[in-house]
Amino acid sequence: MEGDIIETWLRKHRFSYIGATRHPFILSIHDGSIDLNNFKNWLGQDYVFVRAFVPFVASLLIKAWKESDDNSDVDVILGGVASLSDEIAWFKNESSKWDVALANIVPQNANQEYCRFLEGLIDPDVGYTVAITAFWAIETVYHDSYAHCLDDDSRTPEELRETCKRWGNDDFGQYCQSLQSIATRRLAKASNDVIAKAEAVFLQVLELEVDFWNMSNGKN
Ligand code: HMH
Repeated sequence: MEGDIIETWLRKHRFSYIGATRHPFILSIHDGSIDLNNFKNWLGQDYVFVRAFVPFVASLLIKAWKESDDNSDVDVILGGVASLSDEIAWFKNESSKWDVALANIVPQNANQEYCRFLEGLIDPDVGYTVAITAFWAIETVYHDSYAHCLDDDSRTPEELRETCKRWGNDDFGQYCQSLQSIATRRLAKASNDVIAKAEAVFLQVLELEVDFWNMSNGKN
């Protein structure tokens, strides 16, 4: 069937997708060789990212409310907002365990770029279909990456398993599937222009995620 645009993209761009979801940082968690300083760097930077992610998701909620033909979209995105509230509390707790001082985090270049990208998507001129595609991609890269670290053959260190479960668990996977269904439904009705924009945004997310993982070694 020609219809499913996202499945088509995942095939067409599978090397980029694998680059974002099987990054050396993730592979080092999976095989247990990770330098815990890299994990701490990631933790601090991701806290900054998640704080910037909140207003983006709030803007997506507004776009869904205004533009969606299906009320349940708002419910799904609202679930995302609720879990971000949880996530911020988790970061505060986790960082104190690892002695990472969240107040002193300096956002590195790749992080600043990612946050600027999110800000660009908040613009009301960016339509719901493009924004929900970005949201799906951002959440799915994390789910796919961290779920890999929970595979039966993984040697993920015990103290990192909870982090992996946060994004790698099945409920989060279901939530990513719901986002994919929404994006797929919207893309099926979208103009070629919107589809092209959404595909470009998908590829940008994959690149930004690679750069983000790259930051974990602290060299930036
Ligand atoms: C960089 N991408 C990044 N951080 C996250 N927390 C997610 C995606 C998923 O929420």
